[in-house]
Amino acid sequence: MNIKKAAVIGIGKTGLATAAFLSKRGIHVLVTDEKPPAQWGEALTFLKNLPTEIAIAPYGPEILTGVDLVVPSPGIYPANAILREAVRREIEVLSELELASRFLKTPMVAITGTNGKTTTTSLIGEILRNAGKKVFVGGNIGEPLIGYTDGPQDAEWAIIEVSSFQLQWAKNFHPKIALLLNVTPDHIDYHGSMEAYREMKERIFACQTPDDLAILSGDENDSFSLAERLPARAEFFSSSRPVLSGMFREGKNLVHILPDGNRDEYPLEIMNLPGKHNMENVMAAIMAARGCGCAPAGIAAAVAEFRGLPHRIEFVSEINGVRFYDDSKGTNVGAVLRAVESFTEPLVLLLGGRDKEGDFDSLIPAIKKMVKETVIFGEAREKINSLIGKEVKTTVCTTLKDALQTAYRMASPGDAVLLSPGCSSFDEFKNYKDRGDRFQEWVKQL
Ligand code: UMA
Repeated sequence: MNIKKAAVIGIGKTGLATAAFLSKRGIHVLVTDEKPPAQWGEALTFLKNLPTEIAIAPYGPEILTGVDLVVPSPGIYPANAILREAVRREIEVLSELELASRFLKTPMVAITGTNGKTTTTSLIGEILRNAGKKVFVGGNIGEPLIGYTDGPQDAEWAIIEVSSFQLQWAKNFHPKIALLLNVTPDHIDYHGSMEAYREMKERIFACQTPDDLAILSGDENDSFSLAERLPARAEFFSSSRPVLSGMFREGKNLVHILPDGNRDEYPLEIMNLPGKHNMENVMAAIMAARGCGCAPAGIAAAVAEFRGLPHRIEFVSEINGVRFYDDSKGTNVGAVLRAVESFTEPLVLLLGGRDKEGDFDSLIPAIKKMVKETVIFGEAREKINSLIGKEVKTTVCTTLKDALQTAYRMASPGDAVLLSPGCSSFDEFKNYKDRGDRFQEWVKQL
């Protein structure tokens, strides 16, 4: 890579790991952030300790003078003035994921999709570890890939959760096994349209070859036409119908039809996670693990051990016969739908936060069927209420804490109170984890 001077935008996890990577390769690095340096805290110390001097630049297109490469953090919108100007001047803009993958020597499994990415990524990691394989599990789930690329690269497989933001500036990104779990509306404010969002997600397959494996949902019609256009061999998973190549449910088993026509079978009862969306995640993970060379018996044992992740329809507590669930990670409408459909008991649903242009009206049929009370809160409360309030009964509160207390008053023994907000958390909280932690704390105080 013939880069002399690079601009890194954003000093979160991605920006710092990228600055370190570039600095170690002797590249002159400029760093900027919309926050003034006085608020950078420990990031300043981190940057100061890097092998080359890092320049802190003003947050604007003037950072681009003499720069050959721009690496924006995933959270920076493509419409950002610096990025627009970089594109206009034909300066190369690459995501950290793209840059890292150009230096990656370890074969990669990459997982994207609107929902289920983190669960599936973690489960693939667990299955491979259980099979005695050394793995790096990272990407959108936590540790940026570039940090791994910067080290000894001693894993057998890199299992990488990939967001649409990271694919936005990807060009040659090439996973050996790529998974697209599902695509429902999300991050439309960022990408500009549903079509643009879908296009980013599909980029995960773009540089694969016939030696690679593409894993897609057999429950989404778009998958089949997409698979026809892909260079890689495609397998499908479906929770609703048999597929010719891939996995589906047959009675009390999950069946995997392999490329040679043979079949593996896994008893459904090994799954500890609720809902058909989790069945899809488990099937996708099993197919990827088989692609990595794991044997069915070990896969089944690892799936049976896996208990799921925090803030994803996580059971919190039972108080006076009312069970409380934290699905703070449910930050889009598709996730709310999946969560609601996982329950059989009457639900009190907590919906709200900061809107991401979610199509809340698409929830109306499921709310009518499954939900007895809908409590709406946060910055998006009026908007959500205007979209669903004429069709279903709603109660509007200001904050999540008020909404929780209201939900508790409304609930009867045998009901479940579910926080599945369908919005981001940034109006009231640092992130979805903070929102989930506070929710759990407040439930325990009820
Ligand atoms: N910033 C700007 N200008 C902007 C926006 C942000 O300067 O217009 C600055 C902020 O002031 C901050 C920094 O950029 O200092 C933050 O960058 P970032 O938001 O990209 O966050 P990182 O810490 O780099 O974390 C990112 C991912 N965050 C996002 O995509 C928003 C993390 O995913 C990921 O774990 C991490 O890289 C490591 O790969 C989080 C996420 O919410 C969990 N992801 C979205 C999701 O899952 O839906 C995509």
